[in-house]
Amino acid sequence: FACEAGAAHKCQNNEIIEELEKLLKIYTNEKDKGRCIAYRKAIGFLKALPYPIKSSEDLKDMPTIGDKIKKKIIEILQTGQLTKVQKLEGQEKNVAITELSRVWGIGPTTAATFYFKGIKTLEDLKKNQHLLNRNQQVCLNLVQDLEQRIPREEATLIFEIVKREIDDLSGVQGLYKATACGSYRREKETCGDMDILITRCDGKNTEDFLLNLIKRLEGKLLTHHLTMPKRTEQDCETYMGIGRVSNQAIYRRIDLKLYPKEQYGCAVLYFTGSDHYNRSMRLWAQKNGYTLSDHGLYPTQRGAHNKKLWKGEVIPCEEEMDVYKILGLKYKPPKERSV
Ligand code: DCP
Ligand code: MG
Ligand code: MN
Repeated sequence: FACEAGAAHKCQNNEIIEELEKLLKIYTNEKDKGRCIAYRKAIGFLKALPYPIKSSEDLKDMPTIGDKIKKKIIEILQTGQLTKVQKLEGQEKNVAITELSRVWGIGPTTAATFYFKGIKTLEDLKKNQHLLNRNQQVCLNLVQDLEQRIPREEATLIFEIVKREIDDLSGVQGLYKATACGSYRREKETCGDMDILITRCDGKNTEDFLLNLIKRLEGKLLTHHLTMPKRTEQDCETYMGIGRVSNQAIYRRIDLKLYPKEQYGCAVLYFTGSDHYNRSMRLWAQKNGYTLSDHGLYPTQRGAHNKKLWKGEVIPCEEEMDVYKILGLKYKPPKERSV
């Protein structure tokens, strides 16, 4: 774990990993679960490996990687690529799925059903708008904007606009607090979208706070709503939408989430990612007798095949640091979690 959750070394096998990830992506689209697990395991292992693989000799004592994937790695070492990737990526169906999945709200499954109706390109989608739901229509029309990454300065501006509105709406400075998570918090130069988490610091009822915040942000930032907040069993609310910082600016995807303060530490941890980092963190929690999610940390007892036998009361974690302390881990700054 110490390795996978962000070792101090630079990744030594990027060429191999990049090519294997192409296959993983295709197998994910095809919902080929067995292969996905095998490839994800192999890739995770290679990411943590502190030295470069140079020949088949280096692969000998690596039970985490299956024989078929080992053969693929050797092919990459010899030719720099995989014929399998060339073949699969070139297949009409996969080309179409990749193309159609550019639209937010169209995943591989939906894309495949479109493909079987003869819809293969964004142009085809435009001619068949009646087959799309409202969100897919909106995102199809904005696809060129939405697939551009957000420069950090603009991301900061978006966050500032949201924070200002939070303060104005709550009336009391500091009653609510917000954290920009995701790739922004990991200090990336650009972000795919904005992931903003909000909590009420005094733990009292938030009533319609998120809904009112969204209303206020209409005209100032938000232009299209994709999903309006709805309170879940766990007392959380999620909003997904689109906005831009001015009438000339590019449209951006913006997520706003409201979590109760006793869940906030786990939520911030989860939405800071990366997804790889989250996976290794969850695994570590499991091995140490806990279950970790965006909603909290629970003591858990597991039996054979990792089956949950007992789940205790949630342990309140208002800060990320609480999670690290309970799990016996040294705090890792977000910047180092991009593995
Ligand atoms: N997340 C996760 N598993 C998923 C999806 C998300 O653990 N299947 C977590 C980790 C991500 C965070 O949520 O870092 C935010 O999701 P994003 O898809 O917005 O990913 P990032 O913000 O990391 O990257 P990007 O710059 O593409 O938005
Ligand atoms: Mg993001
Ligand atoms: Mn997001």
